[in-house]
Amino acid sequence: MKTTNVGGTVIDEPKSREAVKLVGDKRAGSKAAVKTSQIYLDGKFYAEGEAKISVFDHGLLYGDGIFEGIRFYNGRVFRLEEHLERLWDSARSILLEVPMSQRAMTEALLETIRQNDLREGYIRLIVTRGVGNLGLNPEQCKKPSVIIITAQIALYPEAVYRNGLSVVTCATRRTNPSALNPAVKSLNYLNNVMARIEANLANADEALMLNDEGNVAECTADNVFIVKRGQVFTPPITAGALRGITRSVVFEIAAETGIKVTEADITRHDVFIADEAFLTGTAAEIIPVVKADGRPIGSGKPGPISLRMIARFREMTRETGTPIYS
Ligand code: PXG
Repeated sequence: MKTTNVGGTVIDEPKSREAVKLVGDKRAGSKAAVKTSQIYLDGKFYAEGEAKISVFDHGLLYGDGIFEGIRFYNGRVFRLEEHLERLWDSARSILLEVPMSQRAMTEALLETIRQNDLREGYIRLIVTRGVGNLGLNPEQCKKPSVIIITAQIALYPEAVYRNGLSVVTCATRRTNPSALNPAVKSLNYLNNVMARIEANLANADEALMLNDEGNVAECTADNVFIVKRGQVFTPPITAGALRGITRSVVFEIAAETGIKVTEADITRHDVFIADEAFLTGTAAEIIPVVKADGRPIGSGKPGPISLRMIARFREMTRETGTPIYS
C-alpha cells in the first residue's frame, strides 16, 4: 500500500515487510496533491516539478558531487554543524569548492524547512560539480550547484525498533579507500546500491558490507555496532566506514552511561557470536539487528544496551538541535 505525504518527497522505502511506505506520488491521489514541496536550487526556491538541473551536470554524468542526509525533530535540526563539517570535509577531499559559506548554507537549509512549513523531517543537501561537457574533467565545470530538498521520512515502523532487523553479508565489497574513500559522502553510491540489491534479493532488511580484508565495514547506509559482554564495538573508519554522525552520538551516549566503546576490526564471526547488534544512521536512527546470515544474534531479540541507546537517542533528538523557527 502506498500513502502520500505532505512534504512531497520521501527518501526511501524500507525493505521490512511491515514498513510504512510514504511516497510523494501525487497520482496516488490524496492530500499530498494539495501542497508541493519547495526545493532550494542555487539560491532560489522552486516547486518540486520545476526544480531541474542540466543533463550536463557532472553530478549526473559522473556522480561527481557530495551530499548529506540530515534530520530535524521537534522544530530543531539535529547535529547540523557536524553534518556541515562533514560536507565541507567531503568537498575538500574531492577538490570541490562549496559555493557559499557554512553560515549561508545554514540559513539556506533552515529557510528551506520554513518554506515547507515542517517541524519534523529529513533534509537532503547536495552539492554537484556543476555543468560541464561530456568529458569527465572537472575543470570544465565552472560553478557547483547546491540543492536542498526536504522530505518526510519513511521510517521503519515502530515494531522494527522493538523486534529488530535481519542482515545478510553481501558479496559486494565496500570500496577500497585507495580507490574511493568511503569517508567521502559522494554522489557515487553505486557500491552501496549494489549491496542493497543483494539484500533485497536475499529478502533481508539490510546488507552487511565487508572490506577487502573481509572485516565488517558498514551497512549500505548505516554504521554497525556489536555488543559483547557489556562492551560495545564498531569498525574503525579505516575499515571503510563513513564517520557517521549517529555513530558519534552513540559514542557520547556510551560515555554518559559508562559503557565502553572500542573501535576494532570486526569479523562476521564476531557478529554471529555477539550478544547484541545495532545499526546507526540518520534515517534509521539506532535500530537493533537480531539476525545475521540466518543466525539469531544473542537471544534473537533486541538487547538491553541497544534499547537503552535508542531511548536516550530519542530524548536527544527531541531536546537538542538548531532551532528552525526562532
Ligand atoms: N554509512 C553510509 C554509507 C551512509 O551513507 C551512514 C553510514 C550513517 O551516517 P549518519 O551520519 O547518517 O549517521 C550513512 C548515512 C538513508 C541514507 O536513506 C543515509 C545515508 C545516505 C543515503 C541515504 O538513510 N547516509
